[in-house]
Amino acid sequence: MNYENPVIPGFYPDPSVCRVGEDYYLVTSTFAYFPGVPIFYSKDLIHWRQIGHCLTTDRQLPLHNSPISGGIYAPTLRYHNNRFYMTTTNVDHGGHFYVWTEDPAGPWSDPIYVDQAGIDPSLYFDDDGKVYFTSTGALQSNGIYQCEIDIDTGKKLTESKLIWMGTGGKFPEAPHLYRIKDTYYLLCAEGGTEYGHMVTISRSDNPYGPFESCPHNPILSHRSLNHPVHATGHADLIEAHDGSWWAVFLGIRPVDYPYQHHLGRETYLAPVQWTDDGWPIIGDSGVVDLQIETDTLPLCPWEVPPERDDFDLPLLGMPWNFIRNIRPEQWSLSERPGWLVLHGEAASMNDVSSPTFVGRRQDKFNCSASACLDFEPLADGEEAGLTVFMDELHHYEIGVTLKAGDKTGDKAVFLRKRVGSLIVVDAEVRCGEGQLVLTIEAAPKQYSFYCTFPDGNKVLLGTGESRYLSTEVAGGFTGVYIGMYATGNGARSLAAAAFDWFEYK
Ligand code: 6LW
Repeated sequence: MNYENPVIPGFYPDPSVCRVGEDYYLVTSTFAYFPGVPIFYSKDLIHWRQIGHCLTTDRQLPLHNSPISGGIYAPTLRYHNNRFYMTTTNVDHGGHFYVWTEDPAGPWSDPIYVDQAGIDPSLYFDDDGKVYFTSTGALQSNGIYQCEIDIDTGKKLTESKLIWMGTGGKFPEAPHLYRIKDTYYLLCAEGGTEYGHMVTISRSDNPYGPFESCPHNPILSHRSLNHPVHATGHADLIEAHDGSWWAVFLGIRPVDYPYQHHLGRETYLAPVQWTDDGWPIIGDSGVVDLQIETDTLPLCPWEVPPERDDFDLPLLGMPWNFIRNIRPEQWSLSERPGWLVLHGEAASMNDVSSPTFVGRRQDKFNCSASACLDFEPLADGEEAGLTVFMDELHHYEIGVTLKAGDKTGDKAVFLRKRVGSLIVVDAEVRCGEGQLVLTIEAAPKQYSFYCTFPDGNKVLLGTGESRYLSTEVAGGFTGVYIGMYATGNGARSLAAAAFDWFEYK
């Protein structure tokens, strides 16, 4: 049977997976986006459907002043005694914590904090009742540390001990401890989450080591390969209910050469084989293709989600996110039924703040996003529209504002691009009152921005390169979002921006 990678395309990095009987659950990291840590459900490890988020309240997810790639780093998902546990790190507010629930769709508990330095925490529930808490020892650490905790309180029961330093790659991280046939295995990532990324493993009779490094390390890496997938690493292992073994991990799909990637780090799946001497091998000796030919679990695909959101429901659907913690007054689905109404803040897409933004990940290279906007700006600086957003310094907007210096008060639709300290307005087309349809068409290397006027005339305002929104240019750990936004650029907007629908195909 054939399946396609990435199994979860778009910015869904650092996957962690757990099984309950014949049901599979998976989480990924979310940095400064809100709500945090989406949770997915699958019957076959290949087709995933989002069922909720683990972090849905400001108490669980304080993100004030977090850089877009700060906040929530890599999570681990585990199941023990009828409870799901998701542990992660808020690198700006409180460090390591975990939340738990009996219903993975939520709600999840308040955070329980654990006082150990570093990132990438993992839990292992041993048969003797001990709970091991394993993580790196610092943000860019040189080793894996571990202690035992009281799972009810998060209190450390033992001192944190250095248990492994990896095989010599930089930043040994993403540790996951497993006990397989009475041997403790410690899976890690090394090399940093870039083109040198890799997965290594070691084992011991004792959860604290000494750990013997696998002679086949790295058991997954695409470093220096001529391959469509790169930066493979940060894995989690799972034994399926039929006894087959699998790994989920992150990878990127660069476009162009030298490489650039803008969709972020995505979630991949590969079969795992065990050698006669008891070591796992991921994929084809550590290489994983976009198309995988292997025996799979019985396939269970989900219905394709609708392309259009009409904003007819009382809650925002699963794909939508805010940036950081926004105030309830910034958006509404009830103020004008059937419309998403945004109230622009003083903050704009340029600010490390909580701009009025509702966006979704761009998860395909070729796609089109359109929205119908009803917005009559009342004061200078008020604007609303669509943004292609990588971070505060790298984003493109097609929006509506009052035409600069225009005494008649006419509005204009514009295309503005920001790349670092360079800001350019490519086009400004005056338009009268009335609803507009704004469209962003994405190709692997380029975005095109269109406006359809009330008379049905569709005009190309200009284009922007995907390269300048890529991780190679912008840095960070996230991928591109496409979103609706509103701002008063320095003052709260008097005029509300109303979106009748948003279509993504
Ligand atoms: C994550 C670390 C990593 O915590 O990148 O790829 C960091 N791996 O393990 C941010 O995702």
